[in-house]
Amino acid sequence: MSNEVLITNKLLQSCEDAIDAGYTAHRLYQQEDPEAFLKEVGPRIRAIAAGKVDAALIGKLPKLEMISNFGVGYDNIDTDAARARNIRVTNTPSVLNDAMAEITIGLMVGLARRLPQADRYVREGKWLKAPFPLQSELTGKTVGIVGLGRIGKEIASRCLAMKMRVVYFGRRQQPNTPYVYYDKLADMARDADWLVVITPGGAGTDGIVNRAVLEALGPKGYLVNMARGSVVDEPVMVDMLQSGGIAGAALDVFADEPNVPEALFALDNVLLSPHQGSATQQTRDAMGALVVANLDAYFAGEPLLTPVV
Ligand code: 8YV
Repeated sequence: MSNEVLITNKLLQSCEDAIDAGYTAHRLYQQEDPEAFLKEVGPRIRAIAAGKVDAALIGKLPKLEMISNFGVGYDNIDTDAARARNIRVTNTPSVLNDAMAEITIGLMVGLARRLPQADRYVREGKWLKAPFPLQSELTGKTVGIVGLGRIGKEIASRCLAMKMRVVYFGRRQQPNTPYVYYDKLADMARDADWLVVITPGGAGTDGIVNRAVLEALGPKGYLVNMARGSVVDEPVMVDMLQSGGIAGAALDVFADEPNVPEALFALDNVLLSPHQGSATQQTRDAMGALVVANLDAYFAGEPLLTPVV
């Protein structure tokens, strides 16, 4: 029998097909009684493909050796619990950088030029009565990038193409980057017109975009969150969007997805997006292929392609 792999969440069909072709796959997400199912197959599982993996699940899989995560962010995996059992963990970096950067610019333009409102304006026949009001633009503005990693750098270069000035905040200054570095997030927010959040989620960044940072961004500043809802203090952000404490926000991620704070639905200065940064066919195919390539490398005894643990 081939190696047994647990698929925790529904994956892309092409990815599930590739796992089926090389492994005996067990689908946790299809089970009506997951506990009984895990009791039966748990002792045989050697790898997990997919999403949320907590310490409790790891505890039910005594032969687990490897977790191949679908996603570059792995805050959904309890890496401490994995490390404690010498379980390897991989993610899917790099292949989604361009899709992420592309939609970030799209959301920024959409928010600045109010594209959803402009579309409604035409459909509702309002253009026949009066021109659409003048909007702001990105050109000449300063964008502060929170987290100049692989995706952050792709966003930065596209912001340069929009003739923006790019600065960044991160844990440390990076060598060989042409952008001004801030070691204090609030200082950068004060100097920026746009704050683009693209830092990993997890304990290290929980709530770092807090009231002080949003106040520094101020009534003319725009927030864009492409990272994780946890990075921003969501209730404070909602409050400041309602009161005009910040000018607006484009949000692809939320604290309790797919639940979005209802207060945001009433706000005209917010552009909402359903966590779709990497959600193009070509990028998701590439992510799925990397999930499988990491599994294959592990079971072939070869070095993992993109290990994080
Ligand atoms: C998700 C993401 O993985 O890669 C990440 O970290 O946030 C996304 O690409 C995707 O939503 C998984 O379904």
